[in-house]
Amino acid sequence: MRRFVLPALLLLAAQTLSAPAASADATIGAPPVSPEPQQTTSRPDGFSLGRTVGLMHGPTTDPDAERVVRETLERAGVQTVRDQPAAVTIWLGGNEQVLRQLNVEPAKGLPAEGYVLAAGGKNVVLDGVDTDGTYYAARTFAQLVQGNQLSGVEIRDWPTMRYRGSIEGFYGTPWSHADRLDHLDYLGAHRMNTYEYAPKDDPYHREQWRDPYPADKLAELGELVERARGNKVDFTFALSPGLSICYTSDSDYRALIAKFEALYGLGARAFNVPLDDIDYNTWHCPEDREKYGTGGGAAGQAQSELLNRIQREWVASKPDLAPLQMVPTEYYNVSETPYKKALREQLDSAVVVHWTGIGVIPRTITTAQAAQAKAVFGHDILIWDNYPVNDYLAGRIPLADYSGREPGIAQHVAGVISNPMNQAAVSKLALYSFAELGWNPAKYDEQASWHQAIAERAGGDRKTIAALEVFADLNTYDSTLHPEKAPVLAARTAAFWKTWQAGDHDGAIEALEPYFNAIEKAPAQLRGGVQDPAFADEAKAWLDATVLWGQALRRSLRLLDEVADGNGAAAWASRQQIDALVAQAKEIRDVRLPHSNTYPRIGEGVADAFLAEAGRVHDQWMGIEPGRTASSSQGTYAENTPDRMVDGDESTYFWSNGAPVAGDEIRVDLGKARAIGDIAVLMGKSGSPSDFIHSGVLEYSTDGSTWTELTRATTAEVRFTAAVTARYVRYRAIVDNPSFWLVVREFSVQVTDGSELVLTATGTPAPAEGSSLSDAVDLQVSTAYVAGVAPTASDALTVELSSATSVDRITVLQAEGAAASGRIQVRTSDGWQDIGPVKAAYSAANLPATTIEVVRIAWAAGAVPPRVHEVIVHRAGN
Ligand code: LOG
Repeated sequence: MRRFVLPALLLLAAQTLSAPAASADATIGAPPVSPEPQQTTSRPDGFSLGRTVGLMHGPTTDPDAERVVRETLERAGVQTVRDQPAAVTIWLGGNEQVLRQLNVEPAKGLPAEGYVLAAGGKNVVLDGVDTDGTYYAARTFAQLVQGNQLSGVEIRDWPTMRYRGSIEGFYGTPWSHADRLDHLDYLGAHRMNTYEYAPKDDPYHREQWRDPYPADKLAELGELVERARGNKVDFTFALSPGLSICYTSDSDYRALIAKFEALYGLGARAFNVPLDDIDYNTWHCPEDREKYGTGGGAAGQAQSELLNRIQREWVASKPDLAPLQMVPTEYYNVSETPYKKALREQLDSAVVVHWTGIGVIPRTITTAQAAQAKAVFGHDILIWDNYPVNDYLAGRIPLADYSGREPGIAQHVAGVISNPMNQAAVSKLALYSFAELGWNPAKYDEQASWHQAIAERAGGDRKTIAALEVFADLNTYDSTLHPEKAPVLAARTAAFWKTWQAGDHDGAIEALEPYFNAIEKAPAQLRGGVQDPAFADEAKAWLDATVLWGQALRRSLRLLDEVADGNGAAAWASRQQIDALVAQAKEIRDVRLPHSNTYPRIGEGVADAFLAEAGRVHDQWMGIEPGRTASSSQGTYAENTPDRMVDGDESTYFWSNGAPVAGDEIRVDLGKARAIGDIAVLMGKSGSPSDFIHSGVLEYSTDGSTWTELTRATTAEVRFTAAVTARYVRYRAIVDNPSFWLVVREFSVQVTDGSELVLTATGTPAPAEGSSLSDAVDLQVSTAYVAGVAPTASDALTVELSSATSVDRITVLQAEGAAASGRIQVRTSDGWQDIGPVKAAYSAANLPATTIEVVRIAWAAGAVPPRVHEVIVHRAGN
């Protein structure tokens, strides 16, 4: 935790943040001053503002700063603001004499945007080195006033980085006008000075960059420029012509300038030409090919000439423009290339170059990498940081800390700006930390900053902070900065299973239940508790889904409890309820692209894994033995998932999503160690005969870590007869495949010791469309054989066992509330025996250990078509 030099009240707040549970208060006060000032010294001479305050103007006074000061005074209960000194006086824009009285050095000489804030002896001096500085002094003043009180303090402060803020540069649904207005206020309040307008899916920004904005859109842009100015934010207009521009075309140049001029007319003073995500090997007119030739060097030259002309003919002709910016086509690395060489040598030195760090969405950006970027591009570097952008993470809102950025990057880059989520208000959690890193990187502590950001979103409310931490944990995974999934939930569920396996079922449930409860209840707390109404609106899909996942998790504890109590009927009801809740959660859609295409991911990989594990405990108790499963080290192409390798159907197949490289493998897990015989790996298919591992090794293992070779092969079909005991069998690539991917029709492993009981279902009524009889014996209680019609007395579902087996219980699971009636019968060497009725959703019939060959459900004539989720044959002694 970083150290704060802060007034007592705020220190209390900071301490409480690290241990919220220890405080009895409902609220923990305002967050500490953020971004943390460069130098803070507390003074003994704090005071109350009282009811009347004098407001005087100094050399760097500023109307926006005055607005902030007046709002702050009103909030503090000050009734009268006089334009002459009073009992308490605020000197806006500095006053050397008062500073001297307070024994405080003026701001003069500080870097741009710097300020001195002195509060003591019933004076407040807000002394900006420039008007921006005075504005920031006012912002800090606003954070320091607690109730009507102001602690004595001297702050000397300035930003370390020149550019701090955001670039709306993502794909998918752009922000709304209201989102942007609100975002500009957020930036200003957090001493960020840059907003870049670059939404990929605004057609006038990219696809139709030549077309002028229609009047209504232009009017909105004008309002944004205005609002940005009031927040001391440089509204930076970006135009992306790279999809179709002809670099040598004068009319294209003029179309671009006309667009810039329109924004200049609205008051925009900063401009950017992003050329990311284009194919620089494709020209859009023959003249370009003729003039520049081909390759990266040619592209770099063409782009440089365009930018140079904008810089020299347009930017230089205006007295008041910020440095021109560009996003290079190679924005994601630092390797020396002809393209970067061209930019380095030909691009006007005044142009600022964006860079994302290494790898588009880098886990870390180091000082050394930033230095390399600066050297290889040869220009001022502005980091376009792809966090918390979620256009590539459909269904996810990354809510973890802004991590992995070394403070030393500030020595080499001009700034860091965030490419945020399609959800503007939800992005504020990360933006808080961007403000802190950009302003004062030396003091940046990613974890502390994250906790403070949460506290700010929660308005200091302790319950809301707790709810937001729970919710954020479920939304940790973002594939790169945070590859870990719901780490808090993961730790708690891991602890649960440890206790559970040690036999303390009640203790395990009691310890975990409050957390699942907190998950279910967090959304309601956040809806009321997060001050920003847009948050609940934008996060709606994720909040709704969290309630359902929370309910499913809680119900899974009940399921486990019911299993522990041996209450089979109740457990089966819970199991179905869990499936229904999860199905409902997966129906939910956000309204924004690309998230509208999929369901919100909540604690994925952890919450679902817990439910699956609880399901396995239930399965095992009912007598479902773990069946075989298949997996691959590679991803899946389309719907061709690995389970299709073990479905006994050669017309379906696993298809990888790329060429296997050495070490890639496909694997069958038999659930436990068994004696095995014939193995067949049938790869390739008609249409893709070469999609097989071209050089591989077949291996087996009992524990999944020590492997023994069976054979090597270079053919599409590999067959081998083993005589070993194994739980796992895998086929592993020894060398990188040529460009071919991998198709596996079937990966069969014969179990020779009879330890694997395979059930086969036949019978009537015939299944309805989309269902099959095998769904009743597929070892998955979620799938069901659904009969097409109601049964007559001559219908029966017959289940044959792969070998005669000693059995002591048969369980029939039907759909809750739609159970058909019948009798459970078993065939032994002596013929058929009736062992009990089927009447409710859960029907179990016990019998003394008996060796049987066939089970049958003889249906009674009835009105309800049977829906059999599973017929479970429980082996005696298991
Ligand atoms: C795009 C950006 C997108 C981001 C994340 C840059 C410079 N350009 O790979 O628009 O939001 O990745 O998907 C990008 O990052 N290209």
